[in-house]
This record gives sequence, C-alpha cells and structure tokens, in this order.
Amino acid sequence: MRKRRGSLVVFHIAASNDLTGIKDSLIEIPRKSDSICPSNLNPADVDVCPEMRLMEELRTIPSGRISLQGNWENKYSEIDDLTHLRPLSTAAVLTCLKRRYAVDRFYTHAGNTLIAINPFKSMPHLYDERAIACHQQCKDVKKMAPHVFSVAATMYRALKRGVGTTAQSVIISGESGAGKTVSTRHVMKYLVTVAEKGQSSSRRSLGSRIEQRILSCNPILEAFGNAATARNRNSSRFGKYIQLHFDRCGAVGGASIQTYLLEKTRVVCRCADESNFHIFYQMLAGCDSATLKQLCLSASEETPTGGSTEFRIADTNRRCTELHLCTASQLLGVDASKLEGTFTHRTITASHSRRRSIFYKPCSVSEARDRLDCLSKVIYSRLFHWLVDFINSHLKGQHETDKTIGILDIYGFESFAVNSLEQLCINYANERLQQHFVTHFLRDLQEEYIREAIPWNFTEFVDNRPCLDLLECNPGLFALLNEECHLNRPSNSSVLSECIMSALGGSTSKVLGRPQRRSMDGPCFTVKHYASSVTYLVDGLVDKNKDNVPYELTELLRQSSNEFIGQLFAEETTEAPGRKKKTVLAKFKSSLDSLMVALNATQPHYIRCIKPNVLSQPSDFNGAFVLSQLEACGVLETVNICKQTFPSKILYEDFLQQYSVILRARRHGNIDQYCDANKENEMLIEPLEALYRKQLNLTPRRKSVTPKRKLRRRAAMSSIDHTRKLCAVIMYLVFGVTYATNPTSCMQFGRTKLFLKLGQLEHLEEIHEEALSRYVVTIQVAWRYHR
Ligand code: AOV
Ligand code: MG
Repeated sequence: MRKRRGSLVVFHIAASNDLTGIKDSLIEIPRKSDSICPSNLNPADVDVCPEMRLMEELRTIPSGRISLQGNWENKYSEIDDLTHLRPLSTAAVLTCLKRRYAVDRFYTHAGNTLIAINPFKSMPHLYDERAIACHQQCKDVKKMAPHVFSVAATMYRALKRGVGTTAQSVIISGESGAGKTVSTRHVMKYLVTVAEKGQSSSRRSLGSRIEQRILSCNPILEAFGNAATARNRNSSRFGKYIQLHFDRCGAVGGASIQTYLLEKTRVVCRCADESNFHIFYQMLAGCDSATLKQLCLSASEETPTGGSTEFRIADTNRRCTELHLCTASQLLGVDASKLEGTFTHRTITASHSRRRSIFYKPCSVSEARDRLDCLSKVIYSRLFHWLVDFINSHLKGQHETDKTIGILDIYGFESFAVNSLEQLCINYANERLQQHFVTHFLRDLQEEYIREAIPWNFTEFVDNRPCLDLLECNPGLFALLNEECHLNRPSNSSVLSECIMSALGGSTSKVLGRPQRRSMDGPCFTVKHYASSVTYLVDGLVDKNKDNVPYELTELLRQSSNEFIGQLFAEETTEAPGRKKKTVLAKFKSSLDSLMVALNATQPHYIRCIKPNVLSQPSDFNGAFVLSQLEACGVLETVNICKQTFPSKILYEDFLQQYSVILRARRHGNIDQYCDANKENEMLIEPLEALYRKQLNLTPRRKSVTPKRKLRRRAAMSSIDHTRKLCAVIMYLVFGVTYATNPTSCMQFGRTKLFLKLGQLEHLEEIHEEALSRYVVTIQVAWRYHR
C-alpha cells in the first residue's frame, strides 16, 4: 500500500490576484489549518502539476483577455480591445484609454473599430520601414498590438485573398486635429510600400512611378485644401475619398480621388486667428521676385501667421480701387470696365411674347461686395477641382478592377458657438457615416451569429434614422431650404424658422426643437444629432444654400484671354438665368449618396481618431474632452448596441482556461454560497466533472505520459464538444441554467464560442475572484508516494 509522507504545502493564491510571484508564495502550514479540507481531497487531485499548470496558463493568457477586478486595474494598459473590459462601462473605457496613452499605446481596438489617440509627438519608430515589415510578415495581424498598419494589413490581405467582398474601405473619422489626415497618410504609405515590395524587380520599377505619384499627390492637395485653423494648424478644409486600385498580383495599378465640399468661403473670410489656404503663403515664400512681379505681388503681402488681409483678388478691404481692378483684370485676362460692370450692375433678363429684354440694375454696396467675394470663391473652387481632375488623370490605371481599397478622410462632427450651412453639411455627412456604421456593425454581428448558429432576433437598436429622416426626407429640412431657394424671394429668417418648426413638428419631434437657451443672434433651431445637439442660425442658410454665381461673371471669365482661366469656365456649369439651379445641399446629398454606394460595395473598417486635449499638447489626457469625442464618434453607441445583444463572446478553450478554477473551488465547498446551482442536479454535474478531471489530466503521477497518451490527451482537449460541456457545467454552477435545458435568453452556446449577456461575465468574474482569493489548493509534495 502506498503511504503518504511529508508535509502539506499550501499554495496561497495572492488575495490581490496579482499572479506575479505565485510560485514564490508556496508556504508550509500545519495540516490542521482551517483553510484546508482534507476530507474533500480526492487522491487523484493531489498533484502539484495541474494547479501549477492552471496558474501558468492564467499567467500567460494574452493580455487582451485578462479580466479586470480589484487591483488588476494597473493591467488596464494591457487591454488592447475595449470589448474585453469587464465591466464594460464608460469609466472603464476611459480609464483603459488613459492608462494606455500614458505608456505610449496610442491605438486600441473597440470591437471592429480602431481607436487612435493623437500622440502629438513624433514617434518615428512606430511608422518606419521596420514597423511596416513587421505587419507585413506577421501571419496573424490580430495577434499584433493595435496599430493603424494592422488595419491596412488586414485590408490588403483580405484584398489579396479574394474571397467574398474583395473591395475594402477604411472610414477615418474624428474631430478637427484628431489625426485623420495623418492616419490616412500612414494607411496609404503602408499599402503602397507593401504592394511595391511584393512585386518582382522588373515590375517594381514600372509600378513605382504610379506609387510615387500617389504619395506625392497628398502634399499638393493639402497645399490647396488645408489651412491653419484655431484647432489644427493643418486642417483639411475638404473631405476626400481615395481609392487605390490593385491588379490581380496585388500591385497598385492606379488610384482615384473624390473630394467633398471645399470650404471656399475661407478665401474671402475667416476667423481672426485663422489663415487662408496654405498655397497662398507657400507661393509668397517660394516664388522668385520675377514671378512675384508678374503676379503683381510682393513677398511681404501676407505673413503665414497673418491676420488675413491683402491678397488683392480677395481683398478684404473690399474696396474696388482702380489699381486693384486693373491688376485683377490683367491677371484674369478680361476687360477692366466689363469686370467692374459685373460687380456694380446686375443683369435682369425679361422675356415677353417673342422678345427678350435685358436690363441692368445698379447693385447696392453690399451686393457689389458679395459679387466680388463670389468671384474669388468661384475661381478658387474651380481651380481646386481642376487640380483634382488633373491629379486623377495622372493616377488613372490601365484597367479598372474590383480589387480596391478606399480611404475616407472626412471632416469630423462640428458644433460651434454659431453654426451655419457648413456645419449642417458636415454634421449631415457624419450622420450618414454613423448610419453606415450602425447597419454594417449589425450586419457583421448577424454574420457571426449565423456562423455560430445562434438565432438572430434583434428588434431594437439605437438608430440615428429619425435624424437623417428629418434632414433628407420630404418633408424635411433640406427640402424646405431648397424650396425656399427656388422661390427666389427675399427670405425672412423669422418666418422661415417658424415654418421649419411647424412643418417638421418642432413641438413633438424628438430630433428637432427650439434652443434651450438663447445663444445666437437671430432665429435658430436645434437638431438632436446622434453625437450631440447642435443649434443652427437660420440667417444666411438660404443664401449659402443658393450659392449664386452671377451668370454675367462666369460668362466674362469664360471669354478670358488667359487660356487657363477660360478653360476653368469652359464647361459652363452655372445655369443661365431663369433655370432651376441645384442647391449646395442637393449637390452635397447626391455626392454623399454616391459615396455610400461606393462604401456599401466594400468591406468597411473603421478608425476613430481622438484628440487627447484641446491645446494639442503631448502627454496630456483630458478625460472629459476625450469622453465627449467617444460619445460623438459613437464608440459608446457601439457599446450600447452591444448591450442589446450578447456583447461578451469567448472561445470555449479560453473560457475554460479562465474559469475552470470555479469548478475546483466548488469541489472544496468554497464558493457554494455564491452559486445558484440546484443541488438536485448533482447527478447532471458529476459525469461532466469527471470529464473535467480527465481533461486537466488530474490522474496520479504513476502513469507515465507516453507519446501515445499525449496524443490522446491532445485530441480530447481539442474536442469542442467536451469543452463546450465543461463550460456548460461552470455556467450551471454559477447561473443555475444548463446547456441541456436551453438557456437561450441568458446565454448562447455557439459552435466555437460562448455568448453572454452584459453583466454575466462580470458575475462570473466575481465568483472567479472569490475562488482565486479564498481557494486554498492543498497539494502534497512530490515525495508523497513511495519511491
Ligand atoms: P485631422 O485631419 O483629424 O484634423 P491631422 O491629421 O491634420 O488632424 O492631425 C493634426 C496634427 O496632429 C498633425 O499635424 C500632427 O502634428 C499631429 N498628429 C496626428 N497624428 C499623429 C501621429 N500619429 N503621430 C504624431 N503626431 C500626429 V481636420 O483635417 O482639422 O478634421 O479638418
Ligand atoms: Mg485632416
């Protein structure tokens, strides 16, 4: 008979649950210790190995899966996906992002979204060739730390695999200065580099020309479309969707750029601490004196930081002096007196019976000023669009394929002290993107549920459709504003405001209302956007929406002796007087419609850029400011959607690895008081527990582990069905519901994963904590058996 000898070693698991140093905490205690229940001990359990192994396994769980309770808070910085947070609360999300930011971990996954917090400091090693190579070579990108390159790498692989939807897209959003444009550059750099590297040397030299062109179009577009604003010294004042086209081998074949709503009013007016588009300052700084003279400019005309006066064509003094008029007409290649005439007189065409009469009506001073501004704006915006067309013609590939990756860098949600048509358009674009996110996010979930054979029965989810309906449907805000433009009568803001309120159900509507407090001069209305409520000033909406360019002005420029100016106005898009003109809102809506069609044909990925503080400083994390952005960009919205589904999903193996200690603890009677399990069901549990022991190899040492037995053990471990049953036992112990007795409403057993309702993992975690802190594993040391 075998005789036990030696002392008992109690393996205290540190109450703090800090697993570091577990091995060092082996202490000897007398056999009579209260914390040991020798009678409960099964000889088969008395083995140091399984426990040690379990602890080792717990220690090596990938950081993303470590649960957070008690003193584990300092592990927050290691959570690289917010969906692994337990509990999944706003505070936990914020703490996690803050801790990660403090240790220079700027990227974090939030389910299918990458959150990128702006470092505001140079991190060259994060984006260098080595980082690109690392992501390119890594077999499983998901195992790498979250990074903007991992999104790019995922897209490129999906594209090359060519299974399912091959076209990919990444939607980069966030507020001004959050890092969208820089992220766009990184994604492009990664894709172009990887695509180039993958080619043979002969193809590489052919391809590199197009790749270089793609990369060098960015600075040009930024020079003409970006400006220093109060929030970002390099703020994009237009939206862009860049599509890279790949051939069958994954090489870049071409690219195309679509731009959205350039903020052309910046040419003529801007806030005191803001600047004009970069190109003006670059031109003054970079042109030689002969060119400057030719353009009638001097290098001191405007300073880059300057307060916004003195470009002659966009003269903010708005005095149409003779000198200015002469210079302008000379540069534009038009007759000075005719040019003056377009500012000072309006042409009115009247047709009666078969005759058409033309009248000239003198303009008021303010009308003349508006016309002068209009000239500057129309020239600049036509130039910008010509440039985009020019770039596109040089990036065009030989063959169009369906292998494309689209990158969307669009302005973020805006809410200022005074909001006008620009903000309405920008916020509408963000509503459309949010709607796209919600539908795709749910679609992804649905696909996973189908894969895992879980019934899909969501009826409710937080949807921003009502706000979109308010804006774009008929009757709706856009329809009303467009109608007002077409009526072509002097618009009265108070009347229009009342009209909006009564027509769109201002008193009963959940998304439209009157402002809570008077914040603007003049009539206004408040729209409850998904991100936050924004109050819009009615004054100026109609005029901006009309965006009238006097017909006589474009006619004059079309006849310019300057070939380039003539070319800009050659394809006349301004309709002749009397014809119904498309409004800004109508044009913007149709460009977003096409964008959505393009995005819907792709597999979307999301990057949400976050600005850590208002002053754009490094190492400063302003919690309230970040939280407002998380709300605005819908990260918390995603969490809300999760609440209505089974937000926690965990692979059966991972579940077992994490929570099997609950089974062990129960055997020693330590956690019974926390469990809901019905004792009558012991019969059900017993056989499964036997299975559990087998799985953890809780067999006496005497059997040496032969290779054959090892193989068998591995096969048993890999059996999903066994694993699933064991998970079911644990769930039964904790919640009192079983796998066999259909637990549909509170949990779902998928093919490979267990799906849980919000709060269940937290409860499990509490019990797990209890098991870990109170459970004392009694182990007899190795020499317990006869030699
Ligand atoms: P935005 O595109 O989101 O604003 P940018 O991409 O222009 O913002 O970023 C603003 C500034 O933040 C940049 O000029 C950099 O100085 C800094 N920055 C952004 N990302 C990084 C990074 N990964 N590493 C270091 N510095 C960074 V706007 O265009 O205004 O909405 O309309
Ligand atoms: Mg930008």
